[in-house]
Amino acid sequence: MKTTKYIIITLLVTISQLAIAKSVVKEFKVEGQCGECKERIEKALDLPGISFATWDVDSKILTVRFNDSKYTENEIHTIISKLGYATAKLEANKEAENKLPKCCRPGGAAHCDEK
Ligand SMILES: [Cu+2]
Repeated sequence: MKTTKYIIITLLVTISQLAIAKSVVKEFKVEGQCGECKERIEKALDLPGISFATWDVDSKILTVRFNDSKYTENEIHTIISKLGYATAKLEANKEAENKLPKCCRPGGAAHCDEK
């Protein structure tokens, strides 16, 4: 019984190490505008299999670390597009984009104080 337990634990440790080894980091542009966009983008990527996601307002660069056995890079782009933001690879989903506050749409930075 003890041996079985030991084998199971060893297996679990090996599996989790494999999962860590498969985590990749990607950086790409996301056409957000403001701090509200930042929250929206980062919240949408708060998913199991995504261990880190941060979007920089000034450079508009999203840095994301994910498990590539759970997601492909294209799937990450799709998640962002469905939020209403264009990425380096994908157009924004227009329906979602139109639902964003004015300030958060392309060229919207000038409207950021209006809402
Ligand atoms: Cu915004």
